[in-house]
Amino acid sequence: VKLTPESIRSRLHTRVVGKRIVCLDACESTNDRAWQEALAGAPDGTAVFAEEQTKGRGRFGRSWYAPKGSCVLCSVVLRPSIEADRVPLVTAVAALAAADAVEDAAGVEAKIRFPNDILVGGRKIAGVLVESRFISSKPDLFIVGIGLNVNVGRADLPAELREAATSLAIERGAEVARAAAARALLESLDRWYRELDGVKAIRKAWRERSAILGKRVRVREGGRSYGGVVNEVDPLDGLVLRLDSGHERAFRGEHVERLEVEGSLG
Ligand code: BT5
Repeated sequence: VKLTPESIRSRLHTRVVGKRIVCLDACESTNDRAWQEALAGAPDGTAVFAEEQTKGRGRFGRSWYAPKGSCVLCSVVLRPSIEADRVPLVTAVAALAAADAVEDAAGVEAKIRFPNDILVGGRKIAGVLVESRFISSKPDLFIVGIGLNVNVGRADLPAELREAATSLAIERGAEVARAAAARALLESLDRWYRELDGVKAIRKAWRERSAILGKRVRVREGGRSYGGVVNEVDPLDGLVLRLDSGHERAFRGEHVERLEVEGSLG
């Protein structure tokens, strides 16, 4: 069954997110479609869903894979009033929301691999892509894109993702209604959106949800690779690594191209 605004909106309890819902059969990327809606004046919280993307994208020009009709592909227009130095918090709240939604929908523990991957059992189940617009050095518009694997079977996954990815259905052992998963996502994003003006709650949840705190990781930034142990993860300050040389180095989420946890699937 296709996602429709009616099926998502029935029993949806949110204040802002999902007050307007657009469901498409196909588009290049729901983020692009949400930009169009936003630039045409769509209100705060407008959510765009698609059955299929022909150019679904991740960060750094990477692509997002989603077989038609089996995932939640969603982009939400957010218009918070925040200062430029708080921009990374938007990715943090989106990742926290996606992790909460995974737990609600599949009843399994979800972790966050800094800065934007949601993992279950070390495998990626969802990814977050936040884009923003600034007007005279103040951010005024965000598009929060979330791709969540719902009814994707292990055999449906392309070879390169078979070990690295998972889905709600794989984890639960049964199909999951996409409208319910979409609703869980909008509700958790609505809750976390309200936390954006502070940092305490986000900071606490960000550490608790971390898949990498205290672990040995390898980080790619600016084409270079760094190995070390994660001393701190912070939604504003980023990741602090104790490098093998003994020095500490901080990495900002938006600059981290890839992060691998050593000795784990992720
Ligand atoms: C992300 O990028 O994880 C952000 C993905 C955001 C996708 C949503 S879908 C709705 C909205 N519209 C869009 O066009 N995008 C957003 P990144 O951290 O760059 O990770 C991308 C990498 O994840 C790829 O290079 C693959 O290795 C892997 N990957 C691709 N598809 C996957 C999937 N379905 N499940 C798990 N891993 C996947």
